[in-house]
Amino acid sequence: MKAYYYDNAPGDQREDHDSGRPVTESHLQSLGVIYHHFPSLTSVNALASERGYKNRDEITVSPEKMGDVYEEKVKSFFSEHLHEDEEIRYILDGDGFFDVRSRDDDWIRIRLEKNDLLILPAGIYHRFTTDGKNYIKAMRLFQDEPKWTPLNRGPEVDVNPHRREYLKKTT
Ligand code: KMT
Ligand code: NI
Repeated sequence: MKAYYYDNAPGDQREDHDSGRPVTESHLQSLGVIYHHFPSLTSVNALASERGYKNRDEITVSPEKMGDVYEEKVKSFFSEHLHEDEEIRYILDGDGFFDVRSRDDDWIRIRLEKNDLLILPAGIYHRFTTDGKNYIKAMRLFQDEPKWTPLNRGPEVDVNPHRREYLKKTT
């Protein structure tokens, strides 16, 4: 895992976009974002049951797996959104970037690789992209139904109760 402010430079979202300004794990924690490195599934399972997770699936995001819809998918994962439930991602192979909004609404880029696990709290604005290698395999864990509806950022979502609750907890 490596976290830093996104440089906001134009260019492909899959490039590193490292501004050179690092972000610490405790800064991430203050935003409700929790990181673990779990070399074995045993720890993932323990965390999941502690937090009451009931469902999971696996997704491979790559041109090989997704074919023609790959580029489209990568674009849609990269539109800024939130969820009403917390989201856990455990990287099984490959790597990718989760971008989360800082308190000042800047993007913080979190680079995840194999065996990294990330918990994103409900209500945080975020987005995802593969990197230049165009390959990631991840386990997605769901507290309830294996559905997670992305709510794209906009005036209505800004006042969503889960968004308000998140802001109350982190400011
Ligand atoms: C998300 O939340 O955007 C995703 O689940 C992307 C695929 S998981 C690597
Ligand atoms: Ni998401």
